[in-house]
Amino acid sequence: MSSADGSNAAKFSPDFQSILAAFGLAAPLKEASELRAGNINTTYRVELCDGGEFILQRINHHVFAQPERIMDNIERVTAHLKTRMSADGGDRERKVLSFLRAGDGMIHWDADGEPWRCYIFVGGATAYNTAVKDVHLLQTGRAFGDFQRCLADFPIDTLHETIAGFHDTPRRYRAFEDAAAADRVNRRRTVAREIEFIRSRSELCPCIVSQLESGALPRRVTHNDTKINNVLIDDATDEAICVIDLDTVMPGSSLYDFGDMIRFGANTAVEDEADLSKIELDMKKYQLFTQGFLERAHGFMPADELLQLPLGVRLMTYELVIRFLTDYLDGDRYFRVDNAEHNLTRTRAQIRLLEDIERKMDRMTAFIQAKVESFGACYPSGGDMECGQKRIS
Ligand code: GN1
Ligand code: MG
Repeated sequence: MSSADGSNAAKFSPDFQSILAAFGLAAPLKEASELRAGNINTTYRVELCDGGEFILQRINHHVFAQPERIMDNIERVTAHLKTRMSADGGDRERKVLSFLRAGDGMIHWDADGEPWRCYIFVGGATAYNTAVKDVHLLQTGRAFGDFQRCLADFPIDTLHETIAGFHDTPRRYRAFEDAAAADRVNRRRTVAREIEFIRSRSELCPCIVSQLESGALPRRVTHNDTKINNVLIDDATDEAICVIDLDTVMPGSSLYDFGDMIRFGANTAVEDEADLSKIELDMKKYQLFTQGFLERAHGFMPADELLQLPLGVRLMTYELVIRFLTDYLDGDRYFRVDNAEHNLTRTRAQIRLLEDIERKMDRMTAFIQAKVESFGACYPSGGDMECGQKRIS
């Protein structure tokens, strides 16, 4: 593993004991292991000799320049979610992330210029990179639909924009053109076809931001990183219990969350699959995710918003093509990479996926259309459902 900005260098050996002490945890450390799921932050699961289990995470401050802002968002969003979760009588502590405060009252702690935070580990649950059972897909769809529902009345304008223009696709496109023009590491000549692919679809870029600006699509509190491995699935019941990785919670569009969930989770292969023949959009997986999402989103999201969800799938995949190739052209300064070609492998995999998504747009929309029609016969929209309530089977 390597990273050009050095912020996630594997050789970094944290002083766990003193970081734990900063969060008021005095028991000796029994074991610490790195969890390698994310591309940005560095995450460890730690176990203490008194049996306590925690997640310690070093926030990548090259990406999140103001950690206090993400922690402020997270503090208020988790508090809001906890009040909503109490309605269904479940275990709120397992359903919403809980963090520890450092001695100075802050919810992150600076150790040698590196910001750290500490979450209570949620036991008996798994974050799957790939669904093992069909029910995991349905449950993940429900979890992200619930996330939207539970935050529908959150005061959206109080949220910090933790990464400026995160899903501002036209801005991502300009950054790509700048990187291609600068050609810092002399890679442009090797990616002429990929550059051409991105340029051939440039008219896609404003399709969501322009609708948010005009009011055609509502602004919503969005998670913005809706990978299946950002939902914890209960080992005993296979139910989704907790949405994690709240760093990019910001104002956005439901199309972003739905789109990225499908882009990542309904791919027949992994995000960085090198064998392109393995990559397509699995319509069965799509239907399970979508069923779950619509169960929870229908009733407060209007039909015209739901019918645009496949546009989010297309745009999120296109945006990742742009972002991965931009980083490749920049010399791998943003995403964690395992080898020099990693960002190019990711780019090519996402291009292949996008081509298949484009072939399946009509089928994706038809599935939603049919669901919306059948749900519409069951109950009127009006947003009166509690989080976690199952009104549609
Ligand atoms: C990053 O690190 P991780 O897996 O949570 C990235 C997402 C990308 C994703 C692609 C803050 O997420 O936007 O979709 O990699 N997060 C940030 O794998 O840029
Ligand atoms: Mg993330």
